Amino acid sequence: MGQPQQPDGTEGEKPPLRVGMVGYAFMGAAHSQGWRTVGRVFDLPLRPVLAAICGRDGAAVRAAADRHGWAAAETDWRDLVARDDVDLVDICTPGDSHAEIALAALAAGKHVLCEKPLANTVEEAEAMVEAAEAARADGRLAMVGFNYRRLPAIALARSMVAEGRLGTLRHVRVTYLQDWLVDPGFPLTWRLSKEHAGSGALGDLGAHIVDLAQYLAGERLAGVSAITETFVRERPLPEGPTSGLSAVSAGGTGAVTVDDAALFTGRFTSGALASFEATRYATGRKNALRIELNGERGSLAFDLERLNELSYHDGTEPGTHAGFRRILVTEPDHPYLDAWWPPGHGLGYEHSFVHQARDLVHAIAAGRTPEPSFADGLQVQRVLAAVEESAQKNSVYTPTAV
Ligand code: SOE
Repeated sequence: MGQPQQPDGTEGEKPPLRVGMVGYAFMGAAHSQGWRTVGRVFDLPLRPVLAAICGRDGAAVRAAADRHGWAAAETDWRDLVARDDVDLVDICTPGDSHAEIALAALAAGKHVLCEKPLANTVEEAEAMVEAAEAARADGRLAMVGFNYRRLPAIALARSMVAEGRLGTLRHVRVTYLQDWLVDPGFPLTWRLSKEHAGSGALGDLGAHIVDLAQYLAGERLAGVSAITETFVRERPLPEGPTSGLSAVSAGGTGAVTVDDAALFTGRFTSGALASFEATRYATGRKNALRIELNGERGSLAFDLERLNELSYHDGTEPGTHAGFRRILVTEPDHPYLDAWWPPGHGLGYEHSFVHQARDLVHAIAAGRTPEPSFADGLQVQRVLAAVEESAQKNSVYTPTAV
């Protein structure tokens, strides 16, 4: 567990890493939990300090500061970025402000953590990478928040693929299914606006699964072919500002300007094939992210709804007793788990944000570019743009009668 407390309440001689966060809704709460917990669980080279949190609604941001343990609250992100007592800016806002805040924070000499997807467009993401590379020369580092990489079972799967346990990879199959838009009466929140969110299920869920597929495979997608759909094109307007995945309607309707679902196939540089499905209309599926990888020597499967487990089939075992077996990923030798509970006691969704903070603190202390870097985020953005382009070109063939 973390550095022992000194009698004066300080924690040893570790230098602080003073965090300023922009946004306090769902992701802000998740990141707050990460920053608040990380130094109490892991032995870190720096001591994260929750210096200031920012949001436009003064009363709401002060309440969030109290609830999550932030020392100060700001209502303009420019004031947060300008603070001398902030070393790192953590961006948890909708995608339309990522680029502007990240560029300002890097220019002000701060490290940056930015929620996924990195930006709303490839152009914005390119500018962010350029700024991150310039800041790198001054020792400032930038990371994009693909938190699922930090689940112990995913990190274990990555190391098993890298060790060659699957052999030459043939297939990666990924689905990310939610159902919060099934009701056509669900209001038009910012997540349904291209202007604010960039895209719909594609950028929100598709970004995660593109990143995970490439991370686990250890290679990049060379090409994609896609279809997308917006099933409900008009929705009730929401009452007041919206956050998270809930909202109340106020009357009147507006146009949905993003995709509701995106299905695409892809080819990795090695020739392995991938399939992806991202939707907010999978009735009964709340946050179901499933991945399977098949290689010449074996297969791995992961299901976010059973996130302490990994299924592994060793294809080199004799057929008589080969088969998928469950690895319970709760041993102290598994990634991140030496700091947590005894075997079998399991972790949850929120721990991925603690681990994300841990990895970023280590990278900053070592002066090493953290992964996933802004360049990784840009590459995912380019895949998403290719998916949109393919869907728009609509190269779908109509079956002909014979
Ligand atoms: C909403 O669809 C969402 O909260 C995503 O934005 C997150 O990245 C994902 O972790 C859960 O679902």
